[in-house]
Amino acid sequence: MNGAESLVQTLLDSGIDTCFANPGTSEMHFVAALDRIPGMRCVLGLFEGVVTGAADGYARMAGRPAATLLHCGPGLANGLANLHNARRAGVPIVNCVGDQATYHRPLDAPLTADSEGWARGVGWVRTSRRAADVGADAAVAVQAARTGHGQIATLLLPSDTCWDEGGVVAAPLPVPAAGAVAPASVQAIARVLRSGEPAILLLGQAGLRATAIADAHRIAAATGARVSAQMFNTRIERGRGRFAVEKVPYPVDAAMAMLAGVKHAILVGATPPVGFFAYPGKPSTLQPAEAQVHVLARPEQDLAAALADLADALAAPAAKVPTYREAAPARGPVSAESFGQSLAALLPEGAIIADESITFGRSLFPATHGAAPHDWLQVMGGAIGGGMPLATGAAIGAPGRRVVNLQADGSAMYTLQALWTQARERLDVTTVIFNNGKYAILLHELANVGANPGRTAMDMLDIGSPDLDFVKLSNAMGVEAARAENMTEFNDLFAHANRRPGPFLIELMTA
Ligand SMILES: Cc1ncc(C[n+]2csc(CCOP(=O)(O)OP(=O)(O)O)c2C)c(N)n1
Repeated sequence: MNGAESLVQTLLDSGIDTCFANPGTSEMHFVAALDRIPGMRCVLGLFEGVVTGAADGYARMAGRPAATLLHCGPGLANGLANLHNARRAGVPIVNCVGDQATYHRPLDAPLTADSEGWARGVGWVRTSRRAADVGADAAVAVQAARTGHGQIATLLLPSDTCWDEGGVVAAPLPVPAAGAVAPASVQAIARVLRSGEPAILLLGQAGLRATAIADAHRIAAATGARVSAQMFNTRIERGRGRFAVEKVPYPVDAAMAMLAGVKHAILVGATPPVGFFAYPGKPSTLQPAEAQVHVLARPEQDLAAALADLADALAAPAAKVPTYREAAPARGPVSAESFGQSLAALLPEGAIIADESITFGRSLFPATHGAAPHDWLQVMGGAIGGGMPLATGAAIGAPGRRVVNLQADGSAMYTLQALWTQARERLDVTTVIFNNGKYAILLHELANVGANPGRTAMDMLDIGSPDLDFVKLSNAMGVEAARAENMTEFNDLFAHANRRPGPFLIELMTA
């Protein structure tokens, strides 16, 4: 057995059976090993940002890591922005990155780079030294990826460690369970809430699964505290039959208005609320200066248990799930409001929303509290180009569920190749492109930072010259597509897309 074979078998034994890949010469032995060792689903992405973003989406839905296969430092570097997003999402990923052979590296051939340095910025790193170590290194990498709420683990594999004989398969290593929150911490938060002072529970990570949200609402009903998700979230279970949570809004003024008057911000897997950016003359922290920030549970702790324990400590009775008014799809011109209405009415049961809708999508989350039960996934690290890969990986991580990718046009152009993977793998993804022909959010940001734009600045925010034709772009990658200019057209296309198997793209003209 060579090192590459020991790698594939160790990954399989450790529960990794999906690999998003974009290989090169140094990964050829890994690729060849896939034919000799059955069981690994290998999914080709035509750019490394698709590979890493898909691994993020997969992990969010499957609840376990995928592997990625990336080519040398530069292949890893191409995938870094979405690894950054995945790190923020707190998901596990095991990157297998081929590299120069150990004896070739000192010769400084063209693809030689600081691969370890690039990987270190997103998490755990190790370089295998010889074939006999590869299996053991892979088992440790999987353990590292699955420790805490999940992290990015990168294993660098000089090509001779893969082709040399002497590979040894390693047994899976234990993964520590999520830590429990100490009873004293629960009691301390219960005392804060019993004071009756204005409080808000800020939920993140696993605190946004339906049962955890329900317990947060028990606490809210018993104490008068409010409940909200943080600004960006890995996965929120929501929709009809479940409790709704609002989210801290992106615009600083709106976020500060939402948190105005709060005396206690209680973090449950959330990070303290800060502005996405600093703006001249505005504070960086979003809660009032006099508010106290408390931590009930850190993201890697058992958040559902912490909320249940807190609700019990407060003797909070079960809260009643609200009923939502069923909406009919909207007709007439396209607007964020009409789109939200149609989405709420037509979203298929069990759908997974991959949200990179940026400006057009601001109101879509509140508009869909009462849609059929679904999961809502956001791009977590602010690096655009996450949405389409996220949708692709989510479809593989949760087969049988429809993925709806709400996608702004400028961000789509970063990783549009994801469509080709969706067509090749026949994934059930409906992509809705919001074509406004602009970097609209940056127009707002120009005003926010007080910059004085001239012609050149405005040109940098215009992507409508020449116009992008997403129907043609989509067709060229094997995904059927159609354009909608009004809500009736959208409604028909959306219902059609969600009924048929495989991917479909709707280009919605929003400006
Ligand atoms: C990797 C990365 N590059 C650049 C940016 C800066 N950026 C933020 S939003 C944006 C434009 C988004 O445009 P679009 O996706 O069309 O959404 P819209 O603003 O029109 O709603 C850019 C370039 C970023 N956030 N991340």
